Amino acid sequence: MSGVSRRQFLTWGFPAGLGLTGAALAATGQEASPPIPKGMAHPNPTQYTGSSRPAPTERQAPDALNPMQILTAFDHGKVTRSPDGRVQREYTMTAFDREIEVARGVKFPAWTFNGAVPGPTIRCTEGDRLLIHFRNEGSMPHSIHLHGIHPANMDGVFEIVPPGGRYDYELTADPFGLFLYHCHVMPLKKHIHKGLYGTFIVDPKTPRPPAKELVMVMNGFDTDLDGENEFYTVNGIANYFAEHPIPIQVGELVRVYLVNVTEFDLINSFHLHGNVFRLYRTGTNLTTYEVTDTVTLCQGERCILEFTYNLPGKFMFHAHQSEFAELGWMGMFDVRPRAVSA
Ligand SMILES: [Cu+2]
Repeated sequence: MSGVSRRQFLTWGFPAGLGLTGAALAATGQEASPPIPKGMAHPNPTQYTGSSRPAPTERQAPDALNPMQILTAFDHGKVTRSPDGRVQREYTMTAFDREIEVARGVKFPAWTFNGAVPGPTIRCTEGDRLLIHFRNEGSMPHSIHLHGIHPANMDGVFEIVPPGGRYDYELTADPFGLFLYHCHVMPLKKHIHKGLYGTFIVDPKTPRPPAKELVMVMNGFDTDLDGENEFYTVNGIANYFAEHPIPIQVGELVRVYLVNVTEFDLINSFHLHGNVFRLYRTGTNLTTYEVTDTVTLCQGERCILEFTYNLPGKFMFHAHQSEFAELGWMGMFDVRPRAVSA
């Protein structure tokens, strides 16, 4: 997309313009690597290893999940008992570089957790002991910074993991709510927009009511490296849910875990057509909510939405910034009548 601003791209029409320009849009930019900041050596060398071997810039890995699969791909970890009798969950997170598709025919040289953007949805219950084994097989230093309560050396800010290195994060899931994780290496904006982030759900000990649960991560991709996004998506591919409406049923309770990890733009938003939703900000309170049809989130903010459709049909959801919607942040729910048994 070199030499073409997103404003120009908008005037071509999207997605109609894609068919004409897809091949030309493939991002080719390679950026210079930032050094590890001085004074940020890891304080606990027993958990931390570096390596002088060159890290792979690309590696063989399973195909990335598509945005529909990401909606419901919860990683509950490997479950055992901790020494003090609590539920213990172990996760493996590997950072590596990978070219991903961000719109039809458009590639982006991403930095990924486990090969996908967004990375896996980590799910657990309040009070669980979490062990996250982080391996950096990428070309740059990285870390995992989780939101929520945890010790300082589990915060992923000073414990920067070089290519070939690893770090084990150990924490108690606290409090319950909807959080996120992301790399916290400087320059932060770059390490986030390249793709190193994902959703972190801590369920309350008494579970929320049964529902069709969907994770939606709002993000953007700066494919020509000009400091603004050329595409906006939910779960990584522009317009995916416009082309693949999400099936739901009349009368079904739907719960959306909505996370905003859009860089460059200060806010993003979610607007639901033909309905209203209960809005639980950050999901840390089960009883306090507002009822609305649009929510605006700053970078890093999250909320849980609950709604039920009583009428069948196709209903749109999209960013209420119309520019974002035209650049890919638009989708549909396909509300189907309930199956009637004979
Ligand atoms: Cu990073």
